Parts: sequence; structure tokens; C-alpha cells
Amino acid sequence: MADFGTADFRNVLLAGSRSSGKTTLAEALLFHAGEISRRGTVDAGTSTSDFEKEEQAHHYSVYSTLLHATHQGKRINILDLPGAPDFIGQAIACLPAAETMVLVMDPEAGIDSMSRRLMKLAQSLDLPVAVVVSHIGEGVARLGPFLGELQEAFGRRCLPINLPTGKGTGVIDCLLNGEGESDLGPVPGFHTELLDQIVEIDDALMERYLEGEEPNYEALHEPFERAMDQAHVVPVCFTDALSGAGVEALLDTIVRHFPSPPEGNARPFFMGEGKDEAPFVYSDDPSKTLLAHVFHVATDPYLGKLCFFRVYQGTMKVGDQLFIGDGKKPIRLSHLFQIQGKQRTPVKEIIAGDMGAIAKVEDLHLSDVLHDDHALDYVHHKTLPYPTPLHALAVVPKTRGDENKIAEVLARIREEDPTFEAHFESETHELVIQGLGEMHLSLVIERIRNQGVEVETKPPKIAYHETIMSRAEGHYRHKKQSGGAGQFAEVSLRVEPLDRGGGFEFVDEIVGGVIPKGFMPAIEKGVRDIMRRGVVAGYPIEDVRVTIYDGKTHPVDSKEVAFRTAGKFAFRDAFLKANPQILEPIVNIEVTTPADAVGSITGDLLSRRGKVFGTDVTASGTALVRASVPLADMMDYEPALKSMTKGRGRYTMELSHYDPVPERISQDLIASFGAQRS
Ligand SMILES: Nc1nc2c(ncn2[C@@H]2O[C@H](COP(=O)(O)OP(=O)(O)OP(=O)(O)O)[C@@H](O)[C@H]2O)c(=O)[nH]1
Ligand SMILES: [Mg+2]
Repeated sequence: MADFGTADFRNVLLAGSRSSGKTTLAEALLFHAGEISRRGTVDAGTSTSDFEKEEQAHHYSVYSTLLHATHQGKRINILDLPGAPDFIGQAIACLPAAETMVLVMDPEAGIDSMSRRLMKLAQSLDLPVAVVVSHIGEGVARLGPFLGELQEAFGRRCLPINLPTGKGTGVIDCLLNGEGESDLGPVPGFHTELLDQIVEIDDALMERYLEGEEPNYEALHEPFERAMDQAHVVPVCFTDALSGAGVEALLDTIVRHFPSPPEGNARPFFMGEGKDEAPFVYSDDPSKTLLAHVFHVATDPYLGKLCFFRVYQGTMKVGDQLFIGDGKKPIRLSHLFQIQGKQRTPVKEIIAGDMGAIAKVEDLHLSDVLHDDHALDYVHHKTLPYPTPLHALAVVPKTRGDENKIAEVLARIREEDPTFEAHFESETHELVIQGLGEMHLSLVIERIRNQGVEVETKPPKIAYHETIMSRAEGHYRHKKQSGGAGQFAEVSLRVEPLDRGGGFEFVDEIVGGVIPKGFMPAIEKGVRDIMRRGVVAGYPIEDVRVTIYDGKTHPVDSKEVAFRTAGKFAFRDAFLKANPQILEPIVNIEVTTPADAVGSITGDLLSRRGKVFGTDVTASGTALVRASVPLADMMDYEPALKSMTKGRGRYTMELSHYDPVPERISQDLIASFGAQRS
């Protein structure tokens, strides 16, 4: 293996919407760099990146994959991210690990909501973006208008650095070359437009340029790279990963023009907590103390848990003693791997700027910081917020006794996926899994089945909440005298609604010690018990302040268990008098669709109790519909959208807020809770 220095690495993310061509492009990059001798395909399940069982079965990416290629003596690390919105957790986790996000876009799909979302995420992370327009061999007529749409959506800074030629069979450079013809017109116009934009970043270069000097690579490299860092230029390249057009040029572009670790924007590391928190400035020097960050967790059939990390400072070496965050217990590194898809090659060390994986360290988790000096104990990394898993499904094993096996699989998935949750509901004895959509949950079920466990699923449960609309008082006296020691506690409390999102507040207003302080935690526990389970419909209670203002104690019989019971029933008493209300999650949805389907899409959203905020139609005939809809009515949206748009519609969905449910639904929920309990 050639030796690489920190500045020799180029770390790129292949991001983009579903089926835009990321995995196929990754395969082509490896092939053209001579990393693989046969080019596999997604459709045949033979690509280097989509190697997991579920990916091969469905012909799309489910997990992020780390790949690498060597080109012109430089090492390119490639993270191929899944494009389906249901797997965005996998993508978000990887974003900080690279210097550049390559947004792969199929011009046929237009500027869809996933691409917009990724663009926003990159912006919030200060992550330079380049756009790769894929599928150029399928027709060049669409490419000109697409470039226009791209600039309309993301600004005039989206400028080609090469252009398709020969009807999409090749590309021609327009950064360092200002001559020739392309499928989009004469090269000089594009060349000038790009240079005009780049020189704005550098006064000296601008001066020489205006005097007529044609800048060469040496003169342009630094300003171009700075323009990318500052999002002043979003370079656009053209490829066809199936025919190979533009792939070699993309390898050249990555190596020659994209930021290396020392050139890229610093990643968000911080030191200290609260008001003492300040950015932690690391140095890309491999000889300094180690700073690494875990951006991906996977399960390997032989090695078990694999934690993928990026080294920012120092060198990670086999045999080293490392610390995880502020943990005092050191771990000793016995294996380090370099990763190429499913291939894991043991290596001795990984230096600043590079990525690798550690196996079998159970204490290591996604987002952890690794270091080798206690001075870095409190260095942490700011992760972007993950979307809330709103889709829920109850899972029941067909064979009794398989619960443990299921729990094991689910625990593994929770390690890997920050947008997946699972919990056991003691009321209904159900194992409930939560994810971002139907696709997400069906993949989880598939993984359970792949372990040889047969399960049944029950219709998705919506994460309703209960709350109150007014203030009320409640009272309960708990008295038990059966045989031995008695129990006594009396609690009077007040409940008041908090603003939406206010959660829970517990206030002790007892004067004169009528309830000793020592019993307060027991009362709070009793209140929390019932808040978790709900009062009127069996859903967790939110946005309530509970104030304990009076009560009574017995010198002998008062004990914690008695106050826990009294707290619970006093709360129930107050809650029922406080105008209880069931709230439902409302999601914001963005649909991208061919414009001719807009009518049916908005009509359908209205029939789902949706509110349509707006519809933007671009010149090319793609439309973006924005709406908010109750989540309960979005359960079968995927197939519905598919049939309305002949499979071409795409949507993304995010939790917006909670709203009261209509009376009819509220009554149904209360009735079914009553029936369950009787
Ligand atoms: N003609 C042509 N087809 C392509 C190109 N890139 C991808 N495809 C095809 O498009 C389909 C989807 O490609 P993938 O590489 O799986 O797309 P992806 O972006 O990885 O998809 P997800 O992982 O689901 O987000 C496959 O059938 C590919 O063969 C391209 O540049 N030209
Ligand atoms: Mg893929």
C-alpha cells in the first residue's frame, strides 16, 4: 500500500435522492481507479457498496458504505449514503466525516425535496457541496433546463466545471479550458462565467484576470478551493456511471480541486458544557494527540459490532490505549481495519484525515469521541438533529420464547440507527418499534426474519399524546389497614396546562411540613407512572405542571409506597376535571412530482385532512407541493403517491407539531382504550 499523508486524502460523501445513481457512480469510480476489475451493478446485486443482504434483495441502499480508491497518488475515501428519506439517519450521521458532499442528481427527477433537504443540511454543517448530474447518456435535451432549475433552486453559484459532449458520451473541462463545443453550447461562455465567480474571492487574482491574464491550475487552485469552502461556488459535473462518461474526469476533479483535510472547513468540535462551551480547534497533524469521531456503526457477520471513525488529529495505532469521551476506563486497540465495502483489511494505523473501523468494542457508540489524552476528555462533537421516528408498529413473535432473539436484533439496530427506537409496552405486553416510515420498519422486520425468527405485526400505532386544556385540583386519600402495618397518605394537587412542548413540571408548594420533603420523590414517581400510561386513551401525557399544595401524613403508617399511590390517584382525579384533550402529531410534507399530477396530489392531501401551503411549478414541468397533514392519515401514502405519479413522485416528511384531534377521533380512541381495559 502506498503511503499517504494527511493532505493526500479526499473525503467525499455521495448523497442524493433515491435512485439518483450514487451506488452506481461509486462502483464506476472504483472501476476507473483500478480498484476493482469487474464492474458490478445495483440491479444484479453485485455492486461493491450495496453488499448487505437487504440491499441485494431490494436493489437500493439501506446503509452507508465506506469505500476508497487511489487516483493520481491521492487516496479518495467515498461514503455512499442511502437516498431514501426513511434511511436519512444513516446519511446525517456520516455528514461530518467528509470535506465535500457530492450531491448526485438525476435530471429526470428534477430538484426534489430530498436534494433540497441535503443542501440545507450541508449548509448548516458548513460542508462544501458539488453537484454531479448523472444519467447524461439518457438524453442531453434535459440537461440545459436542469442546470437552469438547479440555479433557480440553489443560486447562480451552481456552475459547471465540465460539460457534456458527444450527446452525453463524454465531458469537456470548462475550468482550465476555455475552448471547444459542448452539448450545452460553446465552452467559452461557461468558462468565463465560472472564472468571473471564482476571482471574486481573491482580489489579486481578480486584478490579474481583469488585465487579461488567463489563470492556470496553480493560480486557481487555492481560490477555487476557498470558493467551495465558502459555498461561493457549487461546482457541477456531468457523468453517466453506466457508460463511464465523465467518471475519469470526476476522479481528476476530486483529486485536483476538492478540499483536502487541511484545506476543508473545520468540523464542529467543542470543549466544555453550557456557557463555558467553546469551539475546540484541532490540528490535522498526525503526530499530535489523537482526536477521532465515530460516524457510523454496522454489524459484521464475523467481527460483530464495527464502529467507523474519522481521525481528525493524531494517529490511531494498534496497541494504543484510548479513551471514549470523558470515560475513565481505557480501551486497548487490538484491531484496526481499512474498509472497502464488505472487505475489512487489518492495518496497523490510521492517520489524521483518514477513516477506518474498530471491531468488538461494546462500550463504543455512534457519535463518540475517541482520544488518548485526558486533556481532551470533554471534547465533543455537535451532531445535527435527527428526525423523530413517527411510524410505530407492534411486533409479536409467532413462537413464544423468541422474544430474546428479537430483542437482540433490535438492540443491534438501535446501535446503528439513531432514528430507530424500540420499547416494551407493559400495558399491552407489546414490543413497539418506531421508525421514519413504512420502508424503514419493514426493513427492521426483514432483519428479524433473516435471523430465523417469524413475527407478526399489528397495524401502526400513532404516537398520540394526552394533555389538559384547563386548570383543576385533585385529591386522594390512600388508607389501607389490613392485618399488619397500615398505609396512609393524603395528597392534594393542582394541574395546569403548559405551552405545547412544555413537557412536565413538578412543583412542591407544601408549607408547614404537612407532607415531609422526603415523600415528594414518591409522589412525583406516582404522577410520572400515570403520565406515562395516560388517563383517558392510554397515551403519554404531556405539557402539564403539577403542584402539590396540601396533604396529610400519619406518624406510623405513612410510607413511600402510600404516597406514590396517592400521587397517582390525585393526579388522575385532577386530570379528569381539567378538560382532557388528545393531541395528534402533524407532519410537514414536501412532495415533488411531475406537474400534471399536482391536481390529484393536492386533492388527495385535502382528503387526508391536509392543509396545502403552496405549489411551485418549475419551467421544466416538475412541481413541489408543501402541505401539513395529520400523521394518522399518512399511513398508506407511499403506494398512493406511486399510483398518482406513475412511480415518479417523491416525498419527505418531518414532525411539525401536535394539534388536538377532531372530536370524532377522540371519542373512538377513548372508546377503544375503555374496551382494551375492560
Ligand atoms: N443510464 C444510467 N443509469 C444509471 C446511472 N446511474 C444509475 N443508474 C441506474 O439507476 C438505478 C439506480 O441507481 P443506484 O446507483 O442504485 O442509485 P442510488 O442513488 O444508489 O439509489 P439509493 O441507494 O436507493 O439512494 C440503477 O438501475 C442504475 O443502473 C447513470 O448514470 N446512467
Ligand atoms: Mg445506493
